[in-house]
Amino acid sequence: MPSHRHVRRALVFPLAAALAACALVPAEPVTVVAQNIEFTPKVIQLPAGQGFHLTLDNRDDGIPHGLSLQTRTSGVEPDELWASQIQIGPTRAEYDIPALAAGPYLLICPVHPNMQVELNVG
Ligand SMILES: [Cu+2]
Repeated sequence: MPSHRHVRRALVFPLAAALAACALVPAEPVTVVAQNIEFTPKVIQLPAGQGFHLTLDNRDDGIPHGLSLQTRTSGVEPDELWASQIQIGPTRAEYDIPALAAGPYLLICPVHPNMQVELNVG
């Protein structure tokens, strides 16, 4: 029968390794391009618990776009967690977004609600 000491070490080591791996891999900066009243990319995957740098690259001349970050849980009313200013293109705007809990989110243009990016965190 293993001693308590052995059991504890077996549990702690994988956790320490997982934390070290997280610390070594910062969240990639994210760029959302708005062109022809469409966002690219359509889906973004991010690690949970890490802030990230978000760029909105509005390439639509004379057309306003923005980003609203919302929760996306089926059957639940979306919650707006953050919103950028509306920017008239062509222009680039950069934002620092705080760490998000794991889960599904949506980036949506308040001016054109059919412009959407699925943001999956976790
Ligand atoms: Cu828009």
